[in-house]
Amino acid sequence: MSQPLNRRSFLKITGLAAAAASGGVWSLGANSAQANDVGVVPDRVVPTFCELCFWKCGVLAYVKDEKVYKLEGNPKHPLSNGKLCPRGTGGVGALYDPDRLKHPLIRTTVNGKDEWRQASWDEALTYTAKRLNEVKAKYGAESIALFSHGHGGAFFKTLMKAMGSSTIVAPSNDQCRGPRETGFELTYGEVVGSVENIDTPHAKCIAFIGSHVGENMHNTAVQDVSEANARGCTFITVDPRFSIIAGKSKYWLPIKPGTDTALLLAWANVLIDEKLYQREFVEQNVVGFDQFAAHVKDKTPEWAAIETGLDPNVIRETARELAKNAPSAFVHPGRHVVWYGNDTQRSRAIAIVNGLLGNWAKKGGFYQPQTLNVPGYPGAKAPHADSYKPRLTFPVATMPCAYDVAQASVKDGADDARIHAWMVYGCNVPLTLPNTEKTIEAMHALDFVVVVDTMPAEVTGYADVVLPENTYLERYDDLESTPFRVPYVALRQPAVASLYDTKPGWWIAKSLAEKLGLAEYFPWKDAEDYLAARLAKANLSFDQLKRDGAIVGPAAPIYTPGPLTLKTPSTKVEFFSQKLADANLPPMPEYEPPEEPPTGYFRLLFGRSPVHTFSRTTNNPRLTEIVPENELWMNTEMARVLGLKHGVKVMLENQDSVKTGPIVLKVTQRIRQDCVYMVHGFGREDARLRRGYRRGASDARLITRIKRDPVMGGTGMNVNFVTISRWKER
Ligand SMILES: Nc1nc2c(c(=O)[nH]1)N[C@H]1C(S)=C(S)[C@@H](COP(=O)(O)OP(=O)(O)OC[C@H]3O[C@@H](n4cnc5c(=O)[nH]c(N)nc54)[C@H](O)[C@@H]3O)O[C@H]1N2
Ligand SMILES: Nc1nc2c(c(=O)[nH]1)N[C@H]1C(S)=C(S)[C@@H](COP(=O)(O)OP(=O)(O)OC[C@H]3O[C@@H](n4cnc5c(=O)[nH]c(N)nc54)[C@H](O)[C@@H]3O)O[C@H]1N2
Ligand code: SF4
Ligand SMILES: [Mo]
Repeated sequence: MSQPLNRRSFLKITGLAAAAASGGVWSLGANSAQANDVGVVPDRVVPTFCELCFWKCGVLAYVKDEKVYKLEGNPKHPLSNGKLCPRGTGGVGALYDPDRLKHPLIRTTVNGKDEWRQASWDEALTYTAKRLNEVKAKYGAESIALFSHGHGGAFFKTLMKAMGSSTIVAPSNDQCRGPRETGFELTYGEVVGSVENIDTPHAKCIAFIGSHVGENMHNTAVQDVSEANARGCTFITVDPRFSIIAGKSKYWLPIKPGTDTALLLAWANVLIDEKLYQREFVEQNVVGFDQFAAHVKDKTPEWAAIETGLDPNVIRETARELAKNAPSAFVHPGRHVVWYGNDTQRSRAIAIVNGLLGNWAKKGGFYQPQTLNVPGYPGAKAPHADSYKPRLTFPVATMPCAYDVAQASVKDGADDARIHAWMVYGCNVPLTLPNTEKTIEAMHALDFVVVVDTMPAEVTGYADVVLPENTYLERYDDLESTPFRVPYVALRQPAVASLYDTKPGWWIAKSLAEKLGLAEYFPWKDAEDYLAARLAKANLSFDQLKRDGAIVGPAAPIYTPGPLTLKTPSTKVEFFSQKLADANLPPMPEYEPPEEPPTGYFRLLFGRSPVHTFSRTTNNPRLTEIVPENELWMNTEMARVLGLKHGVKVMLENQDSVKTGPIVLKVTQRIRQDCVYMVHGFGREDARLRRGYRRGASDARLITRIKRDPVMGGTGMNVNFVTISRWKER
């Protein structure tokens, strides 16, 4: 077999350039970049759903002369209610980005130098199938991994399982919400899910632990919070930074980073000590209450005050505020929770405080989501479930970790567990996994990498084959029926024909399956045939779905009065988890103090911009027009001490001497003194991304340390420390 080509030679660029500043937004649907359509009469308006993030809002695409000129929220889609978030309106920018991938590419070596060669689809797919079959024959199917994020990944998961591999990973697990789902599953037997099953519009009090809604712009979630706000809901925001939602809150608790579990245990202490918890709910539904009450007996607000830096009276008052409004009150479960390593336990603490508020399956608490079930394609062969051997390295994990799969791809790993090939669908792994340099090392060590993407994202620079998918506005995709307050099914359909030589994911997966001799898993003719057959089985009209974009099913009750029967081993809410005890893990959440930043260092924190989604939008012509780069937040007093002025360019250097910058400094009172903050997704390193290239800085580069979650393997990333100095042009 041929030697793996040197992927490092393709792109290796450091150093960055800069300008301008970003601001917070608390509005939906407004986008100056598309305000010029006054008087334009569309030829057609096509309903579909968005892929600018993973929320999947219903979109109406306005088309004139075969060009999409405007996107609006679909009023018939339950997730958008006629509105889009600012990123969603930028879908036109994703479609017409001149930097898009336009043709299949194959890596070749000319005179010892790596180059891309434009290839036909037939050649690219034949070559990919040959290389995958070689790896499978030599090392087994399980040595081929799929990294997948986004709706189109479903077809590639089927393809992987059909090949016989269960090595399927997602950054939405161990780099995102895995610990939350594990924590809630251990406590309630159910995950929170995406869309989160929180009944925000009916809540009277909500506590946000970091969740920076309004910057974190999940459309329905923001609409719900706006509605709750209008109804007079009390917000409590716990964040080292004065976030947008902190600005809407009655209480802002500027907590010392990494100490939230202490606060949560103290809230539990107050609720129990002052008998403010929902007694009937707890008596009917909870196991382990007495053990837990004993566990938090000494976790007083005064104890927590020392850990968190918060006023004990405020801790007491906020606990009472939650209790006063219970059960229509909740502690928000968060979403991106891989912070400090003890994240499943913090999520358990959140779940348990919610248990004390008695809000599971209750109005204004956590609702019981509804799903509209649509059967699969009739007669399609089910992939090899019997060969399914997920690599579960952590005691309570339900899926393998992307980080472990990347590590198992490095040459010196244990050989029988070694990963030899990657298929990457919609994941920009070098920016998504912690420690960019390690991820690059893993990609170099692989025998074969195939990437399906829409953009020349960094990950494509390390691929052997790049397969250009068309954007969501040019393709059909699988049906969408996320569990939600109402059951629904939604359709993604093309608004315009494919641009360039790009193809939809379903076609790529099906064609690759045919080349691999696995056609029986994709027995349908095309996407329309596939969708029509599935919908017919569910007695739903394809024509109606094409016209309306979404069909909402009959509503079922989403609250459950009286005693609950849950899917936990005890069928109850588990304050004490026997499953954790059996795995030699703390059965009740314990507080672990975070490591202090060394003298002269700040803790590096990161989050979202309202107009960007990770790296997927940081080259988008419309969205970079609004926010072209990220900035570094630093407390005013610390900037004074360091002699750094607002607006100057600075360099960051972490505890492992990794440097990045320049990034523009934002000097503000809105952040604690012990941390700095930036938005993730900037500092692009591939020169083919002409707008994003060297704009702002990459947090991923600085995350060279992680703290693993001992329960499910999440990669806690808020454990890196940086020094900040004036940027010197070289
Ligand atoms: N340092 C750091 N790391 C993080 C985070 C962080 O805040 N900081 N956040 C974490 C979280 S919460 C998450 S969920 C993950 C997200 O991780 P990813 O999903 O990997 O994030 P993106 O940067 O959006 O990468 C998406 C890739 O998909 C491509 N893409 C966009 N649309 C399509 C499409 O229609 N088809 C195909 N085939 N490709 C498409 C984009 O061009 C891009 O290359 O990252 C995690 N990692
Ligand atoms: N516009 C936009 N919206 C998005 C996304 C996007 O890319 N763009 N991505 C979506 C995805 S996949 C996800 S997972 C979510 C992520 O969004 P969230 O779940 O809200 O992510 P977090 O990491 O919790 O939020 C970062 C906030 O936590 C604070 N923080 C940091 N450390 C601590 C701490 O120790 N304690 C406390 N209490 N707070 C802390 C930071 O100051 C910051 O305000 O956003 C979603 N929404
Ligand atoms: S939240 Fe915004 S970016 Fe995400 S799917 Fe909805 S409109 Fe698109
Ligand atoms: Mo995420």
